[in-house]
Amino acid sequence: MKFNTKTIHGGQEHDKAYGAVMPPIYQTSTYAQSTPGGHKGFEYSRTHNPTRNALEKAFASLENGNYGLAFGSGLAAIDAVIKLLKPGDEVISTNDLYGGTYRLFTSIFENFGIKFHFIGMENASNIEGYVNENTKLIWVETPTNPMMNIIDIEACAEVAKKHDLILAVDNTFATPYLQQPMDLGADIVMHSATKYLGGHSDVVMGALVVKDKALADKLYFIQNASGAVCGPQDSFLVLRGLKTLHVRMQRHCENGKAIAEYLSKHPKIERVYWPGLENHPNHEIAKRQMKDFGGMISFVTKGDNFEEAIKIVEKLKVFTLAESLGGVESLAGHPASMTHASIPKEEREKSGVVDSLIRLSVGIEDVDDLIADLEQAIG
Ligand code: P1T
Repeated sequence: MKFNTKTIHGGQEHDKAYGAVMPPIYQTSTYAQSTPGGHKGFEYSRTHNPTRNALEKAFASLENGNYGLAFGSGLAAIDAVIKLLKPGDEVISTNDLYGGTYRLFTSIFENFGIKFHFIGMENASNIEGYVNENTKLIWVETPTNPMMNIIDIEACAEVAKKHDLILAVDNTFATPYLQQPMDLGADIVMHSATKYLGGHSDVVMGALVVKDKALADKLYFIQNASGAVCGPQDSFLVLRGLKTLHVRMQRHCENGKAIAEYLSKHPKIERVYWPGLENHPNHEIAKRQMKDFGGMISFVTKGDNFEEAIKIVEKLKVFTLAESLGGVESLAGHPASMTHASIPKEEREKSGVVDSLIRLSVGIEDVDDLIADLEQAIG
C-alpha cells in the first residue's frame, strides 16, 4: 500500500459490530468479564482501548513499523522511552531540540542518575567521541526545533548498530510523509502527535513506533505501568486528522517554500533557516533523506534585535502568536521566550536560539495572505 493510501486505510478495519467506517469512540474505562479473565481482549482502558488500538495500528503503518503506542502527550512518549534506561546509563542527544525535551532530560531524568550529552550531530561521526560502556541511547530530532538542522539518520543508525545502541528519532517536524526513520535504521520513532499528525490544534498527544517485538513489549509494559495514555476521544480526533496528512503536508511544503523564498529576499531579514534553501548547511542531507522540506521556518532580522522580533510577532494578524506547530493554521513563535525558555540562555545561544529568532509554522491558508501578513509585520 502506498503512503497516501495508508494515511486513510493503514492498519484499519471496519468496526466488527455494525460495520462503522470510522472506529467508534469506545468511551469506557472497563469491560465486562463473564468469569475472571473471560473477556474479549480488553480489560481496562489504561492497558487497551479499541479506539486507541486503531490509532496505534495507524501510527505503526504510517511509520513502516510493526507496533504503535499512543500517549497523553509527546513528552509522555519521550518519558516512556527514557524509562527503558536505568541509573548510570548515558544518552547522546542532539543539542538543538524542543525545550520541553531538554527540560525532561535535565530536570527530571538527570535526578534519576541518567546522563545526557547534548552534541551537534550534523556530522554523525561526532557521536562516536561520546560513546562509552554506559551509553544506551542516541536521541535524534530532525529537523531540529527550532534551528532546522538536519541530522543524517542513516549515519546515526550506523553508529548505533556498531555500538549496539538504541536509535530514537523524534519525527515530529518531518512527519512520515517527508521522512521515514525506520527505513533508515531507527529503532524507535517518536512524535508529538499534537502537531502535524493531529493537524488541527485540538489535541495533545504523543506516539511511538517500533519494529522489534522485544522493544515493543518493554514499551507497552511502561505505557501500562506508568499510565500516561491518551483517551478515546483524542484517539478518534487524531485518527481523523491522519486521513488528510498527505494532502495537508503537500500544501504545508508548498507554502513553506514560497515563504522561505520570500523571507530570503527580504532586505530586513538576516538569515532564514529552512532545509529546502540551497544555502542551508544540511541541504544535501535533507534532499536525500526527505521527500520535501516542510512548513517549519525560523529566521532572524538584520541587527539581531530582540525588540524588533517582538514587534513583528505582535503585528502578525493571519499568523497567530502561539506555542505549538503543525496545525492547518499558521502560527508564529518567539522560541527564546516561549517554547525554548526552559533552556538556559547560554545553552540556547550555543545552538543559535538567539533572542531575535522567530519561528513560523506555515499553515495551509492561501499563501498570498500569509506573505501579505509578513510584509505588513516586517515592514
Ligand atoms: O507538546 P507535546 O505533545 O508534549 O510534545 C513535545 C514535543 C516533542 N518533540 C518536538 C519536536 C516538539 O516540537 C514538541 C512540542 N513542541 C512545541 C509545543 C513547540 O511549540 O515547539
